Amino acid sequence: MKIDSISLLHVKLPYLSPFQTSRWVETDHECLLLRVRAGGLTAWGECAAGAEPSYSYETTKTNWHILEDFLIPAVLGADLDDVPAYRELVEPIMGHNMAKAGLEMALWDLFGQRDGVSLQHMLGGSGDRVRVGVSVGIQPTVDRLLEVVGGYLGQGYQRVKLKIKPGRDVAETMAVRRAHPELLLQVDGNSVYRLGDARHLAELDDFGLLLIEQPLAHDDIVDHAKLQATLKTPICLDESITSVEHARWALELKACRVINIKPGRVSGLHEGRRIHDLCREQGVPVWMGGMLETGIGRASNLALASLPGFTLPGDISASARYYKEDVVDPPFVLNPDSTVSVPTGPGLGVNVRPEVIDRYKLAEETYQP
Ligand code: NPG
Repeated sequence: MKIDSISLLHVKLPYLSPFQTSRWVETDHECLLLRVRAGGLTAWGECAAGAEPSYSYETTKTNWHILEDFLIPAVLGADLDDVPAYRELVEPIMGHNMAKAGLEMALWDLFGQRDGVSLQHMLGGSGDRVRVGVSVGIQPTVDRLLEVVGGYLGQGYQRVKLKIKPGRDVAETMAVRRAHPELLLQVDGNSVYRLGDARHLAELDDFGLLLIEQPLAHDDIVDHAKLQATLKTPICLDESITSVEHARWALELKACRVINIKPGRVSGLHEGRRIHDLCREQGVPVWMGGMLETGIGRASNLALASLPGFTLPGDISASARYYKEDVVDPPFVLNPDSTVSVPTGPGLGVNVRPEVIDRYKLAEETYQP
């Protein structure tokens, strides 16, 4: 299929409230959106990287560089008919998974629209909705945390993830567990702890958590294996899993019992599905992570999360959890059963609102063959 143009749109959407993890705070969602035009169709993608290299080394600037100088010229110079052909084309480019995944998302959207098929169908997903939860950033006090969690439960979220860090972990988790004995609850350390914290982390075993996400370093699986051996609670790896090979190594080493899949982190939906397939073969539960995406990335996450191995609720909340206005219409809403509906239209299946993108746009550039 001949591509007519690819545009990069750098946007910055303010969050309704700041989001604090163990290692950084975000007040806005900065990211690159991609618009691909071909055969009279307009397709969209979103790169997951933010303004700062805090969750990963990738940023909006590195995404722009890799897309402008390598990925976009490669795609504009080729005649791609499917996603595997794109994967082969970009394989020689080392790393930069979020840049690769953003363009891949737009190509899935394009090919889906061309064929009149939804992304969910292309990926092999099923069902009209996906179970979701909400991720709660570190709050100034335990009382405020209880208030925020209570607010989300009131909105209908049935699973809560708490961000934790040393000194803001055991007491906070205990307070939420005491207030909500039956709640599906999990915690996320975002790679701030070290193996020496193993005895401290074992205190979390008392709270019936679904999982402890990425307690140790972002590139570690060896110490996670040692830690997992001392904990009752399953460890879920996030940052450490950037490809299906990393997933296999982690499972072989018993570094985790659950894996979080974020398509951006693993270079795209194609690789995300391979990790899902591997885990499913081995009976390991997976769930969809989130990076506070706009409605474009959220549509993509929902489609993948409808595959059968995603047996735990995803970090996919309603648009109103993040933004005053989303870039898609209609916005995503929470169903009363703590699910979000999977788009059914061709490709991503969302209507993108160019006027909203324009309101939050910092830069735009279009590339042609
Ligand atoms: O998308 O609902 C959401 C947020 C889920 O907590 C969440 N994401 O570490 O998993 C994470 C965290 C994150 C936020 C990661 C921003 C990267 C950037």
